[in-house]
Amino acid sequence: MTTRVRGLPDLPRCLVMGVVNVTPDSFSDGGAFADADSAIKHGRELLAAGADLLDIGGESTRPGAERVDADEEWRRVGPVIAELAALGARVSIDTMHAVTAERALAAGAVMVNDVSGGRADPDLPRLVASAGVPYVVMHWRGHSTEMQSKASYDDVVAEVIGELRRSVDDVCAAGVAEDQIVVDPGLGFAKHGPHNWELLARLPELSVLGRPVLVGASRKSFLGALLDERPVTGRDDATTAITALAAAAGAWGVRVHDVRGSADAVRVVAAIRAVSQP
Ligand code: PMM
Repeated sequence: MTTRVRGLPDLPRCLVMGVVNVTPDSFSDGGAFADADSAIKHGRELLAAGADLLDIGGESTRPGAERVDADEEWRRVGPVIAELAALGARVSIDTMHAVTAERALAAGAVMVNDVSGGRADPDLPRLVASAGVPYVVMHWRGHSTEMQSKASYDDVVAEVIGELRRSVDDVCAAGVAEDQIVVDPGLGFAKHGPHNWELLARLPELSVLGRPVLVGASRKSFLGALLDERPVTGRDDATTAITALAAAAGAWGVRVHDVRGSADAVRVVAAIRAVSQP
């Protein structure tokens, strides 16, 4: 799969994006890092554990979550972004609000992660176009309150590819350049368990989009279901297994909560690659 993204290092391995959710209600770590100091401390730990990027968000996107307005979102993430960027971290802002992305870029963020792929706020692709920064365009069918009712597919992989292609075309029509774009199948977003497994099994098919692929499986419910409803904090080994398989399948990056295992896994895959495809 393609690896080059404007403004980001072109590493000979899959990148690891560590998640910093500054929210009281994210499903995976809700509340654990809701204040700025503990979120900053957590970000520093993820960097020490080998994160290449930190994805900082202030709005939970778990199924059923209520929206957060841009001012509250910024109150949560602003100090965390400023501090971690000042420490030298490559910061991605996880937001669907153009105004939050604009404030985040001004505070030192270098990348925008938009789970709506440009569909929630039409000003966001325009902002990304003028800023010229990397842009994650995720597959999305609607906000958290309604998305699981839209999890219906005949061929999930073909439909996700088709809908992602339309999102990429739309953000490009808004001025975003192709080399800014990373695509993401949006595991767990308007998807039931079998949809997620099929997307992972057929990940290389996403390369027809001609853009690098980011995979966000970390601690998601389909892993809990696989592991006899194991709670979120017991899903990190399964997440690491997915990192290894996704990296071997050519993923450009993985978005994970527990960085250590994934940082090791992507290096294992790269070492094997280096001798099998010198
Ligand atoms: N998943 C979540 C939030 N943001 N962004 C991208 N690009 N891909 C994802 O799969 C994704 C995301 C939900 O997980 P969280 O609440 O644990 O952060």
